[in-house]
Amino acid sequence: MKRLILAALLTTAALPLSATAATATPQAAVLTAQRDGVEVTAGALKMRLIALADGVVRVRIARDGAYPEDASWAVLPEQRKARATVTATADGFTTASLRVRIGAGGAITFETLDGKVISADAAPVAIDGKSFTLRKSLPITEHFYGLGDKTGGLDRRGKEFVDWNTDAFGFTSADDPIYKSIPFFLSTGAPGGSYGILLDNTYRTWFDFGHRDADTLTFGGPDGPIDYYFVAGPSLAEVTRRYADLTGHAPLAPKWALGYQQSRYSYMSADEIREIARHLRADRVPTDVIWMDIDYQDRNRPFTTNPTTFPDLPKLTADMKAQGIKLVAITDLHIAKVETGYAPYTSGKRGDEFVKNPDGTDYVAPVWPGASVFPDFTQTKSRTWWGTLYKGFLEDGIAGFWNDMNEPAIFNTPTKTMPLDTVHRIASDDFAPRTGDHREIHNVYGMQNTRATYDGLLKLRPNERPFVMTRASYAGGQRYAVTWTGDNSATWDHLKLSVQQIINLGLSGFAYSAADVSGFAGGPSPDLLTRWFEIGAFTPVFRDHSATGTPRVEPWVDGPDHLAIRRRFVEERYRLMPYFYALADQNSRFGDPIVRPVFYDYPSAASMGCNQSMAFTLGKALLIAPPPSPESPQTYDVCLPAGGWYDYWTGLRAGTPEAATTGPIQSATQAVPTEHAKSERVLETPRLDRLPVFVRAGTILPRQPLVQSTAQTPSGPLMLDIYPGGECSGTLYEDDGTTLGYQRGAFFRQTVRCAATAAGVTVTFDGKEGSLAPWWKQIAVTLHGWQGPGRVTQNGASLGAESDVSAQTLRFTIAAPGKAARVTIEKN
Ligand code: MIG
Repeated sequence: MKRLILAALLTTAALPLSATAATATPQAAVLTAQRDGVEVTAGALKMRLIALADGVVRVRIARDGAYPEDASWAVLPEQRKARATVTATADGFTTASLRVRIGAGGAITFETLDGKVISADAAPVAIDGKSFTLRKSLPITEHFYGLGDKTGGLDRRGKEFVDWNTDAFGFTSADDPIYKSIPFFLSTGAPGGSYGILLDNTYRTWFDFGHRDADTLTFGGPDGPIDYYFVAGPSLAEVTRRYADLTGHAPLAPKWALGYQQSRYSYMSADEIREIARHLRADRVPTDVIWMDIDYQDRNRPFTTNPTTFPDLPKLTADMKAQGIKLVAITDLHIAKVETGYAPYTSGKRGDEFVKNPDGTDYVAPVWPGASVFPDFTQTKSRTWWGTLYKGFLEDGIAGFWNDMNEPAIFNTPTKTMPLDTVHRIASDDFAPRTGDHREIHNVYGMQNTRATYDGLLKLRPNERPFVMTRASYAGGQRYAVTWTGDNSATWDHLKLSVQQIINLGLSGFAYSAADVSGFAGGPSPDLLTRWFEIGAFTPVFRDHSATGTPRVEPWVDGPDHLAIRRRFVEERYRLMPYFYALADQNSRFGDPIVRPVFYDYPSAASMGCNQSMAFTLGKALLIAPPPSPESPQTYDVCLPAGGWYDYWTGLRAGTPEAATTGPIQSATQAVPTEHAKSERVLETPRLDRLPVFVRAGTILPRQPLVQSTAQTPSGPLMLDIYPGGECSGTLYEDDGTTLGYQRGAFFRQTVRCAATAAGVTVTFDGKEGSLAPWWKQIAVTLHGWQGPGRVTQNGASLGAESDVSAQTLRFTIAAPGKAARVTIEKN
């Protein structure tokens, strides 16, 4: 190994902001080149930088000369193996896309190969006893996202946060911490492009994005591994993809998870659930799921059923199934400490599965069932035991499960959780078998709870996709569960917050997320509930849920006018199901979020100047633009990024297209934008029954005929709306919706493209992937931005087509092409 002493770097300007443990004068860094990176010593500092992939570098810092163990709850073992080609340089190394430089004192700079700084230490790591602080310089151009569903708005800049999973009933839009700890943040605006950092430390950690010192990003913790992953872009999309690779992709959800879900704390009996189902069907509100909150249980004991109010679960699930409705049941992790007649306690006690006090006795504390014990999910064997508890409910026909209270929440204590000295017996993954106290395990406890549930379900039903929803989690938790934002409130402020939380969750690996539609606490005004339905219909998981004792919030509660609007939006979501499902497929393969900030796919949007605090995109194709002050009648501008957009509801060009609405028609596709169409602003006047939605020019959007549940096969053709423009494409995806057959080829995927020609438009279908035949036999195409009649030919044969001049459409139906095909549309 080659050793270099970087004496020259003593003269660099990068002086630490505060003294490191060693000295105020930076020590010369001594570099030892490694096959996968570099080892650095500088005075007392010792660290290793490992290039895991071209754009991913892990930084491991020793404390008292010793590196933390090479283990992780978040980062997959195979991802911790170095795969990049590293070239040693005088002051660090390069990969195919990244230059890493080590300065005086061991300060790290990440740069592009052409020398643009992505992120630079403002000072080398500072270690004080067990606590540590990492400092990076913070150019004024940078903005921060991620950290899961933390409050405080979309952009984290100027704020500080703590990771400590907390049962935060009634949290406000500024409270921190709340339920989850996802110590991963993303930055945009650095000279070298977007990047992300995962601080893989499960202890209570903190992050300061220029709050105390405007020019410095600092983060650290009181204890635990000093171990972080630097993830380069340069685009935000590349950062999220690399992060998904590192921490695992969310598995494809069952299709029904994308349907409308009706919940309330609490539906008190099987009869009440039947009545809710009857009412939803009578009102023709498409629905896939009804949720069973804690009141279905016997004395709040997990894995029991109240024999009086829920006397026959198999009959209830069968009755629901007949109506196309699945049931999801809550299964909290606290196990009632009941010595006789309660199987989960008996078997758990027998197997010694519970978290301990320091004196070796089981830790016992009050939660819903009264005195309870807590599974030690950090032991593989306890997770396995927990998984077996689901056998009965699966046999009864319950489709999915809800892991609540897993921060874990404890009653009657000011900390709302376990004492910090409770003992977890770690026996899992790459961790050395040892005990760890609750300081170390707290933030990862909920995630390991969902892992136990997910793995258990998969073992019990090996060919079915498990559906688990969790409140608490940690980085990588998307591998096991979807999530929701916990006990929000029925206020306009929370509606706005929910959009920002869902966006930041998507950037933090959790593509599938929900916020309680209506707000859990309080009780919404009719207008708020209606608006929440409208926006919820475009979020990944769409669940109406509310607290016991609050006003009811099922869709019908405010009379027929409100119901009509709410139903219309639920219906639109079901029409969009093929698009949602294609996004789910895309997420499982690449890690791309389903809901995104507008600047994710359209970076220029960030500087367009509109108030975009409520705007988001659903995939790349749809831009949803609710009023930024959701309760206000004030008009507002929507910024439409360059490239051209259509109004989703009318199908017409949005903004002020060059289309001759006055002068003579020049060409068939006159209303079609080009790639060079400029960005635009459109003025919106809020109206309760309108949610502005725009479609990117260049989109091929699949939709389906209305169904009342994803369990129904749509009748009629698949609908394909073509919105001509640059990079024109769309994807069709289908599988059986519930099994893992898709992993063995039983799926259908087909890319469709369009291109403008001198005479019109051509639409090409790529060859299909997968062995499944989709439900559609025909495809009803609507070509937008078309003026006057048109002539359609498919592989030479001509087809009938209908034009609508005022809608600027041409419609025709084709036989679904199972293989590559081309359709030509020309002006008559
Ligand atoms: O202490 O199960 O966030 O969604 O309805 C409250 C009852 C426990 C908290 C969850 C909420 C759920 C409620 N739970």
